[in-house]
Amino acid sequence: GSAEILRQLREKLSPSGDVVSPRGRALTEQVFGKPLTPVEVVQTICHDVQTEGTPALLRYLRSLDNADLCADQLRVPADDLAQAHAGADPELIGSIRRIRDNVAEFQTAILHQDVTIEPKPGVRLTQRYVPLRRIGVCVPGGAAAYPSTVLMTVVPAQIAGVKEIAVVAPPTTFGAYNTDMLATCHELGVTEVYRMGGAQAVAALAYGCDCVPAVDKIVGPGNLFVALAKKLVFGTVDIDSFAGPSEVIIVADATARADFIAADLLAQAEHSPGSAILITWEESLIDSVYQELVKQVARLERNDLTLESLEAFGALILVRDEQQACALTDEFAPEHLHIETANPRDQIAKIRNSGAAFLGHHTPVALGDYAAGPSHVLPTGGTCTWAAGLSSNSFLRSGSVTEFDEPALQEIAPDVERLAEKEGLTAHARSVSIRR
Ligand code: HSO
Ligand code: ZN
Repeated sequence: GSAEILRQLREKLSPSGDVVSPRGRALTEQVFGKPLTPVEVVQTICHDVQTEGTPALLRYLRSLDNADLCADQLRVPADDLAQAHAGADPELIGSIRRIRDNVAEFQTAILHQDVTIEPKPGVRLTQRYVPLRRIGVCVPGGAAAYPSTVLMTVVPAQIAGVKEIAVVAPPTTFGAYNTDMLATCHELGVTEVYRMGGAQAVAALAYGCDCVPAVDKIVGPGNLFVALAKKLVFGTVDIDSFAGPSEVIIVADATARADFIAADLLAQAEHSPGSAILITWEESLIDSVYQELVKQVARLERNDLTLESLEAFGALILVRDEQQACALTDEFAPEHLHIETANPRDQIAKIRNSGAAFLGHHTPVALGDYAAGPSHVLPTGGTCTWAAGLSSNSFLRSGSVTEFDEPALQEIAPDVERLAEKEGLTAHARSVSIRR
């Protein structure tokens, strides 16, 4: 039945769950002296960092990240940032500049503007947007280096007008010691970069300590522990949506090329874990895409991990027709949706749910991952039914401004007084009637 297919596919689309590797479990036991669930681990870490500050942060960096740092080594020195930039491949710097311009152009165009209306003479109502003062960006550094994540978080924040940006990356060669990542920070004018990752970094950003002043919002992807920590500190600070393991649904028709689709599925599986699902009503595609997958995966650099991910979290699904493909896609609510059909706008009009959609045979998801303009920090695991991807607007907070003159007050006063009386709040009523 379709309910069972949906359940199985949802499982494939959410490779994170709360599964922790045997190595992770052993480490937890060693550090905490007893087996703890991921939620308990994160609660303990956040509590310790909040109450003890820097010493707890350093302790967890040592025990969980194997990094023996002292307090004044947490922040990456300005010289290191400048050196990383000076030593970077000039072509990379060129790409970073062009991508920054693309991202800036799109994020500027979509930025909310203050709205003022004058519904009646003497009444002025405004919704204004104020940039957050200080934010924290988590850049992952476990499985791969992500200079692209610096671009896709920092540039939208800068466009919104955020003045203080603190980047945290785990103390690893793919993280805070990655010169491409550091060069990207320098190119974008980010001067505050910290060697810290995991739940302890999230806690430090949220509560602040002597080494890191607290922020107003924490954004950026991360592993299960980072995601759980963000959830825990929400309320003390704001957070973005939950960006877990990457996922894609590809919807394709007879005009699609099997080799393109296979390449797109593999690009997602490469995130490892990353789930990659094809939905099509063109029967021959199932076979041809499968053949292409077998052929192409052998040629990839990360082929072991990619193959593992594809076996665990990949699927080729044959549906009855276009209608069923759209309905099924909507039900899954994937992070990325790529429509490889003759008229992709027809299908996108029938699908509400996707974190980001890519239309046509010439728009691989990788364009969005790296360069197009919308941020690649997107809601995963079906959360795009209520959450939005990161954008410049994620770094604004709105507030209202109300202004009445005397005649306008006179006109609205009876309604205010009546409701206030009904609520038994006579002081409210009086604050209006005293002005009449
Ligand atoms: N697909 C990831 C973003 C990414 N891909 C970064 C490559 N580098 C989440 O949208
Ligand atoms: Zn990607």
